[in-house]
Amino acid sequence: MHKAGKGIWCTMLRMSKMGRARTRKTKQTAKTYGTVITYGTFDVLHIGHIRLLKRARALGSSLIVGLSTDAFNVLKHKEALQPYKERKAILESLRFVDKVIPEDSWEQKKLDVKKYGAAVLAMGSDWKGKFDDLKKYCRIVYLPRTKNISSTGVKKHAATKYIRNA
Ligand code: C2G
Repeated sequence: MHKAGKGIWCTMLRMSKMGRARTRKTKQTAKTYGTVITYGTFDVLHIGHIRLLKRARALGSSLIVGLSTDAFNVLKHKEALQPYKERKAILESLRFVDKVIPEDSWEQKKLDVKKYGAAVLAMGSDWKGKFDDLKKYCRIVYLPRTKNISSTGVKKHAATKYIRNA
């Protein structure tokens, strides 16, 4: 191979190796963002929940879900169709959920962030601004809420559809 051509070839090889190393580093940086925590009732799990959980998990290297207990749902004026045990088992079966803990108060987030060393609190954008007071403990990320779907909507749609055909 001609001397000049060989030089160009070596430079290209070096650049491609540097490029691969940079990509790896970028991916590692994203992944070493640490633990992400999120909270919710996650009743009748639907695509809005799944997208939220996937995107929250992608912000770090592990995802903890603070799952509203049945008692806390009463305080939230929410009535879940599925009991806590079932909602927990469903979330724990998801490969992008690493741990599920009970959420039984509004005030526990700060303690949870400290206890689990969470680097990020991620919530859907319907909560935008509500948890900014925790900014001194971790990054707060509000992810776009998925339009036109909610647990209530799914339950209502199922009820009308199946009652009509009952
Ligand atoms: N979500 C979403 N898109 C939807 C529905 C829900 O992104 N179509 C998000 C919500 O913004 C929330 C999470 O999914 O971040 C769980 O939603 P819910 O189960 O409705 O929980 P919520 O009543 O918002 O409880 O302390 C925080 C509360 O426990 C949150």
